[in-house]
Amino acid sequence: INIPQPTPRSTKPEILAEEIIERLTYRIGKDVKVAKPHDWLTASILVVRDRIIDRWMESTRRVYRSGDKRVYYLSLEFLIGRLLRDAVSNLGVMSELKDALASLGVDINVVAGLEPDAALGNGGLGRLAACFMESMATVDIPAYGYGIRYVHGLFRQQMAEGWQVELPETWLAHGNPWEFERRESSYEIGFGGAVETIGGYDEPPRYVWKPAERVIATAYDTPVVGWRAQRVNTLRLWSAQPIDPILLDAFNAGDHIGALRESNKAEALTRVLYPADATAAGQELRLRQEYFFSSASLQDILRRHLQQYPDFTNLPDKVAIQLNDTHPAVSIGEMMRLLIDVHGIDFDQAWELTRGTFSYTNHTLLPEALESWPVPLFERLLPRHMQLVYAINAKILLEARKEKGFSDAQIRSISLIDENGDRRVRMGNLAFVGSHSINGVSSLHTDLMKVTVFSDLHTLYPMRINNKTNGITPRRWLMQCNPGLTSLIREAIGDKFLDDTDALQELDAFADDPTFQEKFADVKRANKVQLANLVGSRMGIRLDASAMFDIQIKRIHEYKRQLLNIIEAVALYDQIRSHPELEWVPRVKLFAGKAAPSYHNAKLIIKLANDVARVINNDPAVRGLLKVVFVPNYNVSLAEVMVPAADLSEQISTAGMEASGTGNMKFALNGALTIGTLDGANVEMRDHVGEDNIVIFGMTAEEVVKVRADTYEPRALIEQSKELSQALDAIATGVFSPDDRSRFTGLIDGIYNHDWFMVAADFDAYAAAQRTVDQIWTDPKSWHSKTIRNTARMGWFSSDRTIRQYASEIWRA
Ligand code: DL6
Repeated sequence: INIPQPTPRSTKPEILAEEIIERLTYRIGKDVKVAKPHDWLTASILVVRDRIIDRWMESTRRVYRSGDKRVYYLSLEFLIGRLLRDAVSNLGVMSELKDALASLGVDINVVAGLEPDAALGNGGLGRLAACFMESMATVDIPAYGYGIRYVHGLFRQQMAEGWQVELPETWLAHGNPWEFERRESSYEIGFGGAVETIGGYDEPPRYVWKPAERVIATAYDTPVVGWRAQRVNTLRLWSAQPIDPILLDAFNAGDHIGALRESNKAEALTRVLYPADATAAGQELRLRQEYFFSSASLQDILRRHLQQYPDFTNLPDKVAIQLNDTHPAVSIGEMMRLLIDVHGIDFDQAWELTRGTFSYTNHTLLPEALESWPVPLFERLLPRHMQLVYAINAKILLEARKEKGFSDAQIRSISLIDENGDRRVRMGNLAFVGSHSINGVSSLHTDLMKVTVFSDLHTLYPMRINNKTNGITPRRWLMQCNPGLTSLIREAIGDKFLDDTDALQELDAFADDPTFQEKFADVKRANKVQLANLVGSRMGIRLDASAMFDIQIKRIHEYKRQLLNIIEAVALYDQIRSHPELEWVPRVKLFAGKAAPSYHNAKLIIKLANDVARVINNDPAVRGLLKVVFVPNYNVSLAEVMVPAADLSEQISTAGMEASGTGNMKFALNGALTIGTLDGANVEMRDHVGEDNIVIFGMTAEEVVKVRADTYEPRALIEQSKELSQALDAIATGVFSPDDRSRFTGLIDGIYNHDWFMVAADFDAYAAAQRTVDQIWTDPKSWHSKTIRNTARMGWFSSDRTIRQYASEIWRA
């Protein structure tokens, strides 16, 4: 039969408008007269989605035809944010959609602003995964993202008298018009039970896992459109469903709750994103989530491979699987189980295929974030995988002892089983030995990996660790979030940078041009007004857009040192009051970020920021020269307003502790000056923008290690610094918390007594660096020239560059 192909949809505004009305009527079932703004949003997304589908199908067909290698990005987190603007702008139909909606009396900004953020991630790692998805489509790599379709993403943060309160986030409340449920792509996932051994007398034994529990993983697909829609890839998120939706016998016997118990248990698996950032959640549910999505993804990958090829001998040539941190590391065991137990491949060949296929990215060196699972838990939930972990361990340890002459201490450190205290399965070591490539996310982080957590594994496999410095997508983090700057750049250097961010370098020639500087400053000012309006309407606080907007937005963590920033604000407050005769630079210090709900000190830091803000903002002696604002409920959409509005970007982590950072890149690209330590990607940013165009302060990673190893005495240091000791005393004695004077005593005692994050050690350098920033600010020509140079020289930090490096050096795709 000659089946006609659908004709690609027109993007003319009048056709778009017609189709929006059509979707509203026939898909949503609403009369135009009673349609609510959300209905317009859904109808618009459905119309845009139709423009994506042809290219999506063509992208899939193309890889079947070409036999190209597919890349699979396994990540427990995708911090996507809103999709409408992204998809529409990558399709190149922004003005058409705007006109279409306008012709129907609908404002595109109102509609786009209603889209909920898909917050399926905690922070940097999840946002990186989202940037990578967009860049893989942009640089034309056939790729699939695999993750979990959480019903509740990262919690909504509210403030109750300055304290963080967590509320459930309900991004699916109005449905999700982007996704397609794929019931046909469902897999059974087992847990628990036992392993049966079959044969073994005159033939090699076979092992059959008989799980005690089973759930179904069902796929939901979202198209990911690359820049100029050259390719559309798939983000496939798994949702858990019960095998039996209801136990009818139990129900009929009157046990209405019991009849749904299994169903509720299955659905609980994918209900909530763990809100822990950089700390292992440690709960059984988390391990279940990790195995659930790993197993579903691998079954899907192997099924797709067998649709195209007769067997798995060419698996490493056709499939690359990237593990985004250790969360999907159980995939190594699952791949071995599937190849050996289900597809009958022998252990050694399965191991070769596995290692040839997997690669692993490490995102943190924080010891508490290196996942490990108690052996009894792992064994109870995944008995066959436990056997395989032991078998892999035996192979690796024998090789290390026999071929490399490893000592007992080295063997202990590379073992997949941690025997210090309770026995635990080390997921980092499993990911390392099961991968052909292990990468860090900035040059410094990669160097540190080699000499810290993975030093012995690096000795065993010296060629495996490599660096892939993170990047950000310039589409979302310049073109969409900062249309004013994008137009100005186009006016100055043309359109080349839209396809190749290296071309931003041409802006260097304009850095000292007074007319350009003025226009650059106008754009920044307009962005600041937009942020001031947001803060005004959400918080009732008035901000003066001519003040310096000094911004620190990221997860709240002691190593990121929001505390250092707040203490400096208190010291500055003292100075402004003591020296009213001096010319202080007006500043607004803005903070935003979420704390893990169980992280006591992080929550206390949020409360401190709010307490300090209340006192400073209401003190007439400050004369409006300093304001402190903690903007609640930080998410991708809020970042899209805050990043373009920043004059100063705070990247002040304790050196050696921030793996890379990506917020640092977003700010600099949008023309902010960075004040930062030599940590993570700040080091490479300094190399790119030039040391005159960034304000670096504080100890280096090496110095931090040395100072910690020597007898570091923060108390003595604090006593020598008048500014610091006064600020600390004010906080500790309740100047900012008159309702509970000892609220922050413990927090400040921590700095006096051990100060693991080196707040005291870096304080004076930080305060001095802030005064350098003030000086630059008072010379607008110099300020603009530096910030323009930042925009001009940040092109290298595009995630397109990062993905090209992964593709050529790791995936060979
Ligand atoms: O690589 C992305 C991002 C880095 O930029 C941050 O420096 C790092 O802290 C972050 N790590 C995480 C949590 N890590 N774990 N597990 O988000 O990754």
